[in-house]
Amino acid sequence: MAKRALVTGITGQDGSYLAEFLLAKGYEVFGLVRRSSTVSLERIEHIEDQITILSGDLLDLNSLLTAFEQVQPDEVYNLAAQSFVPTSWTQPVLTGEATGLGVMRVLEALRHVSPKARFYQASSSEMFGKAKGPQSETTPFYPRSPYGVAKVYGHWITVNYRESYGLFAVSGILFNHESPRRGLEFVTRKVSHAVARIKLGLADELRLGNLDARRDWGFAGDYVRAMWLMLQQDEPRDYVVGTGVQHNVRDLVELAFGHVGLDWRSYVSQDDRLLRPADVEDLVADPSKARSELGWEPEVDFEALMRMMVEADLGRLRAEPEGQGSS
Ligand code: NAP
Ligand code: G4F
Repeated sequence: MAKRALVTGITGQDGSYLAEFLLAKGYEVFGLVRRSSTVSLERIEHIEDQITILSGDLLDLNSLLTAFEQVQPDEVYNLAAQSFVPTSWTQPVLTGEATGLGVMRVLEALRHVSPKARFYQASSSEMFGKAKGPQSETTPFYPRSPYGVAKVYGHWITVNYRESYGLFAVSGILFNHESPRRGLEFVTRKVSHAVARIKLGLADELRLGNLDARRDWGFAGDYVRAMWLMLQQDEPRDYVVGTGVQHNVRDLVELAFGHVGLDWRSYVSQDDRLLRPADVEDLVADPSKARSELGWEPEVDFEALMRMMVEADLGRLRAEPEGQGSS
């Protein structure tokens, strides 16, 4: 019989890649989607007819209990969250409720309805915050945003439920991963989209915040494979997932503009309004445990990732009717 996977956050970047991956593995895929006045299934519309969509929200335990009763999942991937770091300062309560306590609500539903199901929690390198890199599973957390603090709660409640109730619950501490499906507010996509618009004559400037921040950027399609691998192990363990290679925002901008033959200095300016109250300056993974125990390796490097994203945005904008490329 096909395994049944319940994915929260299926409409997000990672949810869409994970759903494709699980369908290719022969899973029956169920996705939890929250109610909204406009339907936002854009990232999964190409596979919508192969997925069962359930209505539910991480803020509402009842809806989670109902979803678990309906699905009786073998595997649960908790990807839903308020995931944009700057919003966590403007909406700290919501972020705490969804990104922090939401994890506990999913674990409660799992514990009561499907205690044998395997559980994956989408933890984040943002939890390391100020801790010096390379960061590994043993690096202490020092979060720098309400989002990072909420993720630390999600991480430890996952560990705690594993130890308290014997659940197969794991936390994947993933470093930044991107794709052409990344939200426009994140820096990689903001840059790839702006580069494409400038190249096509639809814009002539790009304002950014902290150009010195260093990140370990990988491709989302590679990272969903690591999530699945974590749930196929004999023992539930937590893993750091990243490429081990670091670049700063300036490198990213130079590469993206360079790909279309433009000099970034003519278009990019720094806007202090985009600086964060406290930023994370230095993230780079030590992914040796994921490599040795999961056999996981990224297949797309930073240069190929940014080329892919710029090309995708150029393709999308060229396909739009004239004048529509200015969003
Ligand atoms: P994303 O594109 O922002 O997707 C977030 C998903 O969560 C969306 O489907 C969203 O639904 C859903 N969601 C938000 N609040 C919800 C709620 N209250 N109830 C139910 N669903 C809710 O994020 P992503 O990049 O795919 O990331 C997936 C997960 O990995 C997140 O937990 C994120 O924090 C974590 N993470 C991401 C990265 C990264 O670099 N991408 C790195 C480490 C960890 P709507 O479509 O309705 O908004
Ligand atoms: O792309 P970002 O917004 O990603 P950030 O804050 O690292 O968070 C992402 O990765 C986390 C994993 O570490 C996830 F948990 C989280 O959900 C999310 O997916 O910003 C990256 C860096 C920051 O240092 C930021 O200050 O880019 C810098 N930056 C500079 N100018 C900018 C901009 N970021 C954004 N979003 N927009 C700018 O204009």
